[in-house]
Amino acid sequence: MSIKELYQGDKETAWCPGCGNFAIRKSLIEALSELEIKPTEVVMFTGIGQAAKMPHHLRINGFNGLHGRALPPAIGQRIANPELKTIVESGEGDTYGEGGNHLLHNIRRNPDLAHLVHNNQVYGLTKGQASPTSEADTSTLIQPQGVTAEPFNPIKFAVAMEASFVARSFSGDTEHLKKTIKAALEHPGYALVDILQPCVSFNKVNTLQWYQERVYQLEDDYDPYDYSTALKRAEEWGAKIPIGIIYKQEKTIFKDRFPQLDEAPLVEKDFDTEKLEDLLVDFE
Ligand SMILES: Cc1ncc(C[n+]2csc(CCOP(=O)(O)OP(=O)(O)O)c2C)c(N)n1
Ligand code: SF4
Repeated sequence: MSIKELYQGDKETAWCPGCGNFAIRKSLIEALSELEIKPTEVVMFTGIGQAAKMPHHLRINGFNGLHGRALPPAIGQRIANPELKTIVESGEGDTYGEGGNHLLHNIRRNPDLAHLVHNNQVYGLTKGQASPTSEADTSTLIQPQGVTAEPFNPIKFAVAMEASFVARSFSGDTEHLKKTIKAALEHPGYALVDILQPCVSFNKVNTLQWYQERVYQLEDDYDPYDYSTALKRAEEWGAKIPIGIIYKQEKTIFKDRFPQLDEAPLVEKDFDTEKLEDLLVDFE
């Protein structure tokens, strides 16, 4: 069986026909398969939402946590068993809303993981309320008078915090998306990929066509190591939306700040169950 086939799940999805999630799943499987990463060599952490159901629809080790809380267990896994690749995947509501605080401190820590954010500019699973990236004044079922806050710009935020890898891609360009996911998986350190995707059921403004008319690829000679240029390009939104690796730099990885992990990862260390039992008694 090919690596690609190994990832194919057999459960029917509850995703709407035309949802960007299908293209993102396809690109992810292709990226993993081209990098020869088998399902047994990777763990996926998600929160709650349509995007966060990804591990239900792939054959992969998965941890489906609380809304916005995918990053903390993922960082724990990186420390406990860095032999396994780590993918965090969720919607923009989950990541930039409920999980915003974790995102901020995660960037400071720089754990070695790829973070794929399905950005459909609405809370999809709960039927289309405004999310942190919804445009101001857009009306939704819950906000008929329009959204009363300015949208969060995840790319500008991550570049300003000097995250080690910041990219944007688009579910309507699966070749670009596959290449970007591969680069994120190969990047040593935290890699954020904001993926624009339509929500055909609840976002009637930012449709596939809306994105197609605006999205363009960064020039071949674009230098992602140039901080000031990256910050400027991160502001581009509206008539023209750049996709590609917007910012990149090499930084100390979180795990490397713990010299005690040098000899062996936690999973390989002897474990004194008696001591643990004593500790648990304290919590009774
Ligand atoms: C703390 C908390 N708040 C709200 C909810 C309800 N809730 C579940 S999924 C969801 C929206 C998910 O939207 P997003 O993360 O953008 O993903 P999508 O469904 O669009 O893929 C919300 C608000 C929850 N489960 N927990
Ligand atoms: S509601 Fe939107 S995000 Fe959810 S499956 Fe349907 S199209 Fe996708």
